[in-house]
Amino acid sequence: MIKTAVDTSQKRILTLPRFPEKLTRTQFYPLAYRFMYLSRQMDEKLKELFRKGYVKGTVTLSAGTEATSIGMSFPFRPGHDVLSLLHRDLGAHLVQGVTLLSLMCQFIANDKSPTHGREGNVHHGNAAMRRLPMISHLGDMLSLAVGAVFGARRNGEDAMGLAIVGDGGSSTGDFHESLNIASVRRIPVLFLIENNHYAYSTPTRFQYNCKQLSDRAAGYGIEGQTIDGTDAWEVYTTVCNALETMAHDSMPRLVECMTLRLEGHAAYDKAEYVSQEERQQWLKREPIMRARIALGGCGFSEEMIAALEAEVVDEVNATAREALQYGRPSPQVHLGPVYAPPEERISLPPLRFEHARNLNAVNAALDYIMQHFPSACLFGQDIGVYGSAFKSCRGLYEKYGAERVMDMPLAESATTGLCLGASQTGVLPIMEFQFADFATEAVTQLGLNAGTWYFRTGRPARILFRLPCGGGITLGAFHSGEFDGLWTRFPGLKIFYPVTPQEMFEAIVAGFMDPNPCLVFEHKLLYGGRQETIEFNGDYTAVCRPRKYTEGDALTIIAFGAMVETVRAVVEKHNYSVEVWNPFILNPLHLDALIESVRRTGRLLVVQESGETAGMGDRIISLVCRKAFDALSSAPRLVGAPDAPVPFAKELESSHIPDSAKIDQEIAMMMGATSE
Ligand SMILES: Cc1ncc(C[n+]2csc(CCOP(=O)(O)OP(=O)(O)O)c2C)c(N)n1
Ligand SMILES: [Mg+2]
Repeated sequence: MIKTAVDTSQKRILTLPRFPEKLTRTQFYPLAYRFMYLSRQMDEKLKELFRKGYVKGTVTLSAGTEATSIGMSFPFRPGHDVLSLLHRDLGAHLVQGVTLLSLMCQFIANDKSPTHGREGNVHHGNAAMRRLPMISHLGDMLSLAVGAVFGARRNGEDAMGLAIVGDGGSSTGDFHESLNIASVRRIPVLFLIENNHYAYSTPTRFQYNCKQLSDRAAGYGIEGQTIDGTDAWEVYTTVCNALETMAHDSMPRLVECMTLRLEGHAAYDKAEYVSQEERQQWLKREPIMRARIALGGCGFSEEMIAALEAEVVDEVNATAREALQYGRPSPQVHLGPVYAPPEERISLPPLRFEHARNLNAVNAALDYIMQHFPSACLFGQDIGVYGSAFKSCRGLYEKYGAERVMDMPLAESATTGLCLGASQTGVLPIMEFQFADFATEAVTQLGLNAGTWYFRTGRPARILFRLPCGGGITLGAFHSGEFDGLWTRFPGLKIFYPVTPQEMFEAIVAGFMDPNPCLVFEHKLLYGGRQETIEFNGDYTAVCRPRKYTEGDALTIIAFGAMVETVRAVVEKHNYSVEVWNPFILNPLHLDALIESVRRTGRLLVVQESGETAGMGDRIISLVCRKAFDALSSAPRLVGAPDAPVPFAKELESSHIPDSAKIDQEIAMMMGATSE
């Protein structure tokens, strides 16, 4: 048998010439063809395994995309540049050094799967190697590549990025947000559109109305071009040239590759919506056939090519046989934790700050962090010269400069994604949402991307998000939200809700030091509230505990945010014998101390500012009933806002948010309730 001498062992792949070196056409094609053929054979095997039931879920195939996928990924330096690949980029993973066996195990979801079976099929990557693991939400990976390149370059590296999106994904808001940010901030990411004429069954005429998608580049002030994505050499050389210019001008670029999807959307889709004529046209541009002809032009005889193909088929068959021998994942071994464990505690300097209100506490905490952690960067709207909408960042821009205090466009989703990406390459991001309400723009990035990061990748996502929240200052329905029930629904997010200046300082420092994505709710009404001296002894772990403000034995009151202050005022005024508590961390909830309190008092009242349905009150009452029902002498009660938008006019808002009179009435009623 003829030995083809095309070595694509992992060791060889990782040492292939990459940017700025270039392969010649005759060096390129033997390698490219082998990878393309391997990708296609893997597709065939996946279809077979899907039919036989060994592979489950959405099996998206790469057939038709091989020239694009392999051509585009060749120049990028594994572990150095940042790649965000998509569901038809099997070939690109191979070119970046992922073994066929690991891919096979990922699809079969066995006990050797690189994601331990926690994620399926195309949802894999290696964040440590800067191949960012894909999530389903199309468009939402682009900003992570932008952030990771930003982070690496901030550390002095010359990393560049490759971020893939389909014709369908190019319609998402995150596509726009990400290209815009990359351009404004000069972050060299090559955005590459794999335009295969369809998004699932939707043809491109219903997707966009410009002539070609690369026309959009002009709108971002960057260069764009459309090329033949079925010609591997054209893709390769275009990407090499783009990288060369990006290395000089640091600007992102947009390349649209006109490619093909030779199968249905996924293994279960017969693509009957594609006409025979269209399919016939496609087959004339079939990329493997074209690469095969090009390989012949590089001196490979028919016999040599056939031998190479036979080797590939053998490799795929042998790998599938091996992967099928492995066991299934077990919940005990393979279902890892959702939260990253605490890192080794470092000693932080103590701080004392007199006459502090909450706004000063936020500012002091940010200043403290920026001073002691040179990798910390602030991101947000109007946080620079203006010092942020509530002035919590006042003076930080002047002190730490535009490179660390960054005004961002109105792009909450991509800014969040950027923070997540940057957290993987050495930045310690702190992001301010101008109002907590606008964080709903970033639900996917926060709840599904950042929140699941540790579970999926085994790597921390250390990011602090600040959310000025709550009503009481007549800002109406869209600037007064608390959304405790929304964010606590996402496992993997840690949520702090401090009340006093001391707690505010502690929450921001503790949230910043935590290896998980942390949200700090900052109630706007409290910014100018109670004044006290902050004393921080440097122990940011001890602060993560529920807070008790008053002693008493007749009733336990659990409250959040501004409601804590209202409750405390009522209790102090009437000298009620009650324990007032704030859980401090809303997610994950640690209720032991509070349940102990309920056991002592036998009664529970929860006071919340947000609407009654699906707020923290319901959750806490449910847990107390389940864990300490026997200790309750009367039914727990909840005081909350009605399930309605927060109204604007002062009189309406005041009647919406629970006030002292209402709280007093509830306390008095519960205190009077007789034990059964
Ligand atoms: C935001 C979002 N909406 C819907 C889907 C469901 N979905 C998965 S793939 C797909 C089509 C994607 O088309 P395109 O971006 O062109 O990529 P292609 O599959 O053609 O490579 C859709 C609608 C999704 N994954 N993400
Ligand atoms: Mg498409």
